[in-house]
Amino acid sequence: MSSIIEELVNSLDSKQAAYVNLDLPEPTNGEYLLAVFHMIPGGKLNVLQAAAEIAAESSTGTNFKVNTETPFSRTMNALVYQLDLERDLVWVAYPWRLFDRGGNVQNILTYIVGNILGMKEVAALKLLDVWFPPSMLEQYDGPGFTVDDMRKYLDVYDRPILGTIVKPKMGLTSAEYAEVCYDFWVGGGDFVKNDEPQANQDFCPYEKMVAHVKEAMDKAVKETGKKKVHSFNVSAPDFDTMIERCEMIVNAGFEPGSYAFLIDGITAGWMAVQTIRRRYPNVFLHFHRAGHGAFTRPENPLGFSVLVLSKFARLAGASGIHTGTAGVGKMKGTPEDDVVAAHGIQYLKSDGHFFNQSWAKIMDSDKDAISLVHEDMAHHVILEEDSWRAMKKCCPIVSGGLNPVRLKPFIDVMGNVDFITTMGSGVHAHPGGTQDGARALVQSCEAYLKGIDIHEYSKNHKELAEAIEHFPED
Ligand code: CAP
Ligand code: MG
Ligand code: MG
Ligand code: MG
Repeated sequence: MSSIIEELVNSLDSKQAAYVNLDLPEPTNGEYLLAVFHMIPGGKLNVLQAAAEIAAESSTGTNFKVNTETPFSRTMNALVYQLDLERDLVWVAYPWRLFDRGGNVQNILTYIVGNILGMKEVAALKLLDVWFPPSMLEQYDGPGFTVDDMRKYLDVYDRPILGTIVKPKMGLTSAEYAEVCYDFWVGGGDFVKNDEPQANQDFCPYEKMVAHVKEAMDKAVKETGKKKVHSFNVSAPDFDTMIERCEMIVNAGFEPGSYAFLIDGITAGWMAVQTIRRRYPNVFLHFHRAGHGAFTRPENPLGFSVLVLSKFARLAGASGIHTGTAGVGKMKGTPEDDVVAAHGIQYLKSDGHFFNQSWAKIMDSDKDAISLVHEDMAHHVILEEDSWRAMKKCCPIVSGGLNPVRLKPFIDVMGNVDFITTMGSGVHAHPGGTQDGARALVQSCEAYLKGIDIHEYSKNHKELAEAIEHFPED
């Protein structure tokens, strides 16, 4: 241990010392949720004292040692187990038995990005990455209906699912709203979503919006011969109303697979996300993250990263979450943040900023468990679907200022096409209107798949040429 570290350890009072173990033998032994914070002390405490106070307040402790502690309560103490003094980083191990049993994301976040974000002892505290042990993955739902199920329904493979958000964001009547859906679908688009504030506004009553969308979808499916999907915002003032909205959609005659439920996960909350996941396991759960910027923007010293938000969305069971346009669109975000977040939720194994997260529910090293299951699968095939093996994938949903001209630049940064893109202005601002906007998007995707530059391809695709003309190529 370096002399600086030794000095820091010796500066701890007895309470703080109970929340530090820089020699923790095996943090990834399965007993802990691991977290890494960017932390700068904000008061008179040094970095290790402040880190210990954070570990205390975000697990079992408070600002003084209390007489009511027990030997068992002390085993639930979170532990500072690693420091990086150059980069102001602190690693904390949380005994996962601290958390509500049966899988509760809201409860975890109340600990690790709860009170501690408000503590005087820190000037900066940002949760940059988390690591879940297989023992925790077992307890959490993870995604039910995935983008692979949506692809099967749409018969769309090996390209992004092409979507839009109806614009103007608000103010259309239900009939006008449905007309825009129809136009996008007959223009060749796959997927339409409500915008994040869509609810039961008097000029667009929820039930009427649902009914009109159904008509528009039936018409578009008939005319195009292609399946279509609509993502309905079911966020609501209370859970009963949320479920009522879901039931309106379920009972409106939509084919299973043709609708998704959108939740404003930050403002409606994690309970809403997990309720929908558990009530409707066979419906695509679309996590919109309006408000996340308060926690994730890089210039904000307090909060959590886009990667952390995305990982918790997968754990909670979101089928897809907005992960940002990696600086290509209108929102703040960098390739490092947005693409790492996207990859972090798509794959079975993903490298985060600090942790390599396997989403397998069985440790690879557990060879006998794995071989037993393979044996079983050989003879009994009782495990048709593979969720026993790992938490299913969560799909990056990419919007924020994208347009047909920016599709390829985004794909180049993303490195794959396994995502849903939803372009609002990028479609509805097209000089030829929504149908042409959809056509331009389809043509831009065709050009990408054929490896043809869009300028070349636009020579005999008018709508794409107009999009190139209209949307700046910054
Ligand atoms: C996009 C959008 C999305 C945000 C979400 C909007 O519209 O509908 O909600 O982009 O951002 O309301 O702005 P445009 P993110 O396509 O017209 O920009 O995906 O980063 O969470
Ligand atoms: Mg308290
Ligand atoms: Mg029309
Ligand atoms: Mg929106």
